Amino acid sequence: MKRHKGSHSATGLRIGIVVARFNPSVTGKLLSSCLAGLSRQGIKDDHIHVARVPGAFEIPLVARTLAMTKQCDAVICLGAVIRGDTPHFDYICAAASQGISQAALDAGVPIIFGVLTTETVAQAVERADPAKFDRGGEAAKSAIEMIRVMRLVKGDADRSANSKLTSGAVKRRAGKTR
Ligand code: INI
Repeated sequence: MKRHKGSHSATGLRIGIVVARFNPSVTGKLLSSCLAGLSRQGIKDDHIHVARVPGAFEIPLVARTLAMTKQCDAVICLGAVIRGDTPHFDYICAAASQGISQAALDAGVPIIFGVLTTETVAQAVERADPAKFDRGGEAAKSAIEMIRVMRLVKGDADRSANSKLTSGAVKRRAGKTR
């Protein structure tokens, strides 16, 4: 059985971060703990590109655009959507989550969903707190792990395509193909 497990070591990787300004006390914490996590893994500041957007609803377009440049090995999305008394919450959560997952599929680049969706401000604060749930630091780790997994999986796919080409060429030389 072949297992693909990404590691968390990261020197030389380039990371894009898209962070929403809405609920700034929470998203500011997510950003600082994400940056601290990336730095702990050896990623240099000048390999990190931070783009700020008004709210979580705007994250997918910028994440997709950044990922499409192929200048980032992964993109991390950070935001905080907190339920008020309106259905606005559901629309923003759906647009952000579906848009982010579609962006990753379109670009073929890992895009990490570090958007908190909570009932209350207190829940969002504790999820962003590096001493509690540390979702910003977690997003940094997930990005690095996904870059590694994708490289391993793509490396295997390339090797298997090459070995098919090689065996085809060998058969042709041996006169075994039509
Ligand atoms: N954006 C958020 O990121 N979090 C929220 O909790 C939120 N609420 O509650 O409204 C929110 N709204 C703004 C939205 O993301 C867009 O920026 C806005 O609708 C303009 O398109």
